[in-house]
Amino acid sequence: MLTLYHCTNARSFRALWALEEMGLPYDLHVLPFPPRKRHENMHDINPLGTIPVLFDGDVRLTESVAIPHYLATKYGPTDLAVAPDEPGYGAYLNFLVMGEATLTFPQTIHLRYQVFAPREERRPEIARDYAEWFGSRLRNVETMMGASHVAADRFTMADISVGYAVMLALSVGLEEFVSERLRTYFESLRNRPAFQRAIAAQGPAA
Ligand SMILES: N[C@@H](CCC(=O)N[C@@H](CS)C(=O)NCC(=O)O)C(=O)O
Repeated sequence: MLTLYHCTNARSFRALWALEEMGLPYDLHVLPFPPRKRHENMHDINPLGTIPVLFDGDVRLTESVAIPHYLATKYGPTDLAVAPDEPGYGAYLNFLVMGEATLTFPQTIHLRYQVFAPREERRPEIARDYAEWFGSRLRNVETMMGASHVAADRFTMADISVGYAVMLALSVGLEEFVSERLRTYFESLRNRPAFQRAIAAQGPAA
């Protein structure tokens, strides 16, 4: 059985969306944020104290872009992953990692200093710096994407990775950095039935 620990609209949404795209049965635990402080025994579930956490029997995954690829390659075959012998393989892997390591990383430092830190520890100038850094990275990522999807000319798990970074930008005050083209791209992702099922599965916004 697959079990996912998730917080509403957090990075673990990538894993939830991937489960829905794959049509796999799963148990979902929606935790209060931040789980490290608000969910008892969180460090037993994941020593890092973070979500997502996916258990597949004894196997534990804690990275939001590893989980979609794991599901596609373990429970495929599916076009949601790109195989090593396909021309788009390199771009697929690159965008899969880029969504988290290049885009969501500066977004979360921005959020930390703008929103999550106790009021007296917030640093608006650092928050702004990371927001602009995110913006310039997003502009450059956009120049590398394919016309309709990030890689392989079809929807893949790499779109879940990058699409989530766009979704986060649009919901946490970073929308000024999202171009019209990326808004249209995200709209096409948001209209996917699996995206809508994932939104419904996580319940009302926290
Ligand atoms: N690189 C990891 C980062 C995981 C992570 O930092 N998750 C955040 C949620 S968006 C979290 O659990 N934050 C709570 C905390 O650090 O206390 C991933 O992509 O899953």
